[in-house]
Amino acid sequence: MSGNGNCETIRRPITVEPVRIERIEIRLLRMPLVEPFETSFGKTDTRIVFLVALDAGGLRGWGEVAASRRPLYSYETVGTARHIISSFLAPLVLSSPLTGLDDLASRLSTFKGHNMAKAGIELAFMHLVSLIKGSSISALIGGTRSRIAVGVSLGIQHEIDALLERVRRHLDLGYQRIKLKIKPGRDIDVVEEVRRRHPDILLSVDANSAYRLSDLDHLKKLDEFGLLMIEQPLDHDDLVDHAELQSKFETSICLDESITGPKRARDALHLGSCRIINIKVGRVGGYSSALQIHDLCLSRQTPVWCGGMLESGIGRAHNIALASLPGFVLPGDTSASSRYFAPDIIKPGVMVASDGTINVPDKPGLGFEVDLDYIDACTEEIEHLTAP
Ligand code: OSB
Ligand code: MG
Repeated sequence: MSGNGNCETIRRPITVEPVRIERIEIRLLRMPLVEPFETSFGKTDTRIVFLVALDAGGLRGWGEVAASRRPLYSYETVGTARHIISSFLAPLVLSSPLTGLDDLASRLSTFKGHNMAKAGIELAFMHLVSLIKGSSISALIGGTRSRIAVGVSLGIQHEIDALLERVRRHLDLGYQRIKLKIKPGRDIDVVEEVRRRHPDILLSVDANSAYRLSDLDHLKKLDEFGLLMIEQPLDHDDLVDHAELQSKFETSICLDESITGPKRARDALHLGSCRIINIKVGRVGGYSSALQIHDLCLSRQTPVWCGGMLESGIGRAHNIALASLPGFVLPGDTSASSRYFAPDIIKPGVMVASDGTINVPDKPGLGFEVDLDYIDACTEEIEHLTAP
């Protein structure tokens, strides 16, 4: 066996008695955020929540497609994901009974890219399998934690006092790590001020690819603040420039956008592009890829953590299951439902305890009740796909 870690594990495949998917439901919901969220690529005040449900034998699995309306974080959008699912992915899922996650992932790999679309289906499938097999999603994937540690990602604020107030408030709520979104013009001074007020907290920054390698001298000032990590400073699909940057930084670089699958993760570790990886099921194409990246990083002792895409409670419940894996050693971006939506589409919403942790459900299913009445109330479009 390869790898220099001593904790390499052999993953057992996630299988199920062949299950015929009778119908796929696609829903687009309009849900206003509790407050606008601004990153270096733009501002969001309303999410189009894209849900995918798989129906089989009277059971229903729910998944979420993390895409946004506009291709700002990645090339995928709500529109492209809908097209890819209904024209290409759904027929692969409806054609014959599925025997497990590997079967599903190998069918979906017929088509290139479109990871968020694929992830929506994989998430729904894993929820369905968890109902069929009567175990929690966390147990199915090999989760080892009963509680996960979480932080919060704070959007760009135009007044420093507004940011300081949010930092204070979330620390008081127990969040274990504060992540600040940065962009040119809203970076060094902001981080310096937050660090001055909170010398000892776990603090990180996320640039969402707002800088170039030529900004090295400017970015280097970030190395003075004892940050936990600097997330995705350079281009969304870059590995080589990040490796150059990492070699000149004390602070760990964490890659988000650049890690689109297991091979990219391997390449990034090989090149030294980062020392930490943010795993998002949407970005990497679902559980199958996320588990592979997790296992790779665990075997290399590379810390990972679970990122977020302002998901509804359904995507959030999946993130909680994922973050229960042993390699998720850093607090993730899975914050409480109330930070995003009031109310959420699950009951009760995701709660963060005063020690900055979230309970990992151990019952079959998502571990939260799906509020179909509220989903109906928010639904703008619904489409059903069945085998021809
Ligand atoms: O880069 O991690 C990111 C939100 C939308 C798109 C990209 C990112 C984010 C966040 C917020 O940082 C994560 C969350 O709270 O869900
Ligand atoms: Mg990020």
